Amino acid sequence: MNAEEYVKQVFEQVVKRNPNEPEFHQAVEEVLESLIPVLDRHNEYIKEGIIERLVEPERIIMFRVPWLDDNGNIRVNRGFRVEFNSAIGPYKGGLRFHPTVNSSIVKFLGFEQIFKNSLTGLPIGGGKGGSDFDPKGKSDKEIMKFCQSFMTELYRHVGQFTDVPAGDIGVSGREIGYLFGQYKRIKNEFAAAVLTGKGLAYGGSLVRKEATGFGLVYFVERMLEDKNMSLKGKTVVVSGSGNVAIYAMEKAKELGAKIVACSDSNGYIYDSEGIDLKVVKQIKEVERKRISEYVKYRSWAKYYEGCKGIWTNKCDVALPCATQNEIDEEAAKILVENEVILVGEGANMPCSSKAVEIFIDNNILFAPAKAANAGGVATSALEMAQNSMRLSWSFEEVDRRLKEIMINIYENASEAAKKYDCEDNLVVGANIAGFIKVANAMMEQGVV
Ligand code: NDP
Ligand code: 2IT
Repeated sequence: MNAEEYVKQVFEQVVKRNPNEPEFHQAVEEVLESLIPVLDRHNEYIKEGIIERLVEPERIIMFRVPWLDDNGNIRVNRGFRVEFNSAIGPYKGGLRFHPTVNSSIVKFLGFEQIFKNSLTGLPIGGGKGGSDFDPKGKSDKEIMKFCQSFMTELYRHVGQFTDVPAGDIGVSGREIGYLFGQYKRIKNEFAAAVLTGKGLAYGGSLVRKEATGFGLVYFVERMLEDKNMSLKGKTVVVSGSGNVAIYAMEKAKELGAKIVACSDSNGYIYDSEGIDLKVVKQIKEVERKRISEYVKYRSWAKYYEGCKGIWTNKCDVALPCATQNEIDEEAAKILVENEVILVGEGANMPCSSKAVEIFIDNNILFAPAKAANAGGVATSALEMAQNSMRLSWSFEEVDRRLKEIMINIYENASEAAKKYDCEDNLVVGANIAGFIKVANAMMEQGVV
């Protein structure tokens, strides 16, 4: 069968089998389209059913998470873990706690994770999980009780050789600490490599906190370098003000960029003098408050209600680091009109399919999430390696490895794009390079 027809059939089956899951469909469609030239040249992937197997998670776990709030009320949330593909290593991927979490979201994230993790060159399969629990406005005690209840079910599915969760939206060091404590208590084992993003006192790795943002900027700088440019003197807009956004801003600033705007889910701030990161960290990491507080510290800065407007600010480099589909067709057109040079995806799938098409058609340098934000999970794999050795590397050592990994991802994705006649299209290049390793491993392991 011809590859294009085959891909169309597989995609139709995915839509039929997973109704009402638009984000999952979007992620699958993009990857399958990119793979047509590979399937054209390598019919064996079609014959062995690699694509049909890839789009079907190996296992989906869904569970009840009951907990008691501070007023003694019973609350019930839903927990998920999608164990998508273990061809090249244990399932690996974050946990997201956000009211929008549902099976479409965890499946899209788990699917993307397969290719991203493969691109890192490290032995990690793809998985993702989370809950529709909303951490906003909850006390520390409530967060702890929720995490303990979540792990009371999850513990039986995870392990250093099975499935290794980490953080994502709404899950950072605090939550990982509570999850790890409960796992350790239930199992009566100090099995450090069961979770990553741990605190430095109990098996965490230096640079893991910074890794996604730093990695994104290493990737972007390498892309610019190929075009004889750099971040020095560039104006940058970053959406979000969470883990990825903060450390992307920190590294971009260090490389000489000026960050003028960032956001949270309520609105965005614009600071013509350049964002003061100490202030953002104080508001977001320490006080866990709204980004609107920023103007109290910097009187000349402006706060605007609603987060979408952030893309109307003229910039050379746009780094969406908040959530999926935050840059739609309209925002993409404005960015292009305002002569953006590069768009780098820090978040997972932050640009809609239409937005990506607009960037590619207009020759905007485009760094796709799977490649550009892989530094977080890559450093998680370095954390697992350190845990296995019972040793820890210095900040400089981990940072050096992270940078090397990001440069390798860039080279491999560019090379794959060239090989399949899509020069400069890193969307296609990253999907192909990530796919080939997983597909070959699946071929060698038989029909499982
Ligand atoms: P955080 O929870 O630390 O920060 C998320 C930020 O995005 C916050 O500023 C939040 O605003 C904002 N945000 C979240 N959801 C929405 C929404 N629906 N609409 C508008 N703004 C929103 O998460 P991370 O920084 O860890 O994650 C950000 C993105 O990066 C996600 O797409 C995640 O999947 C991806 N990612 C994360 C990695 C990691 O290592 N942490 C690795 C690779 C990708 P508010 O404060 O109001 O909630
Ligand atoms: O989307 C991602 O790559 C993450 N949230 C990080 C996953 C991890 O296992 O470190």
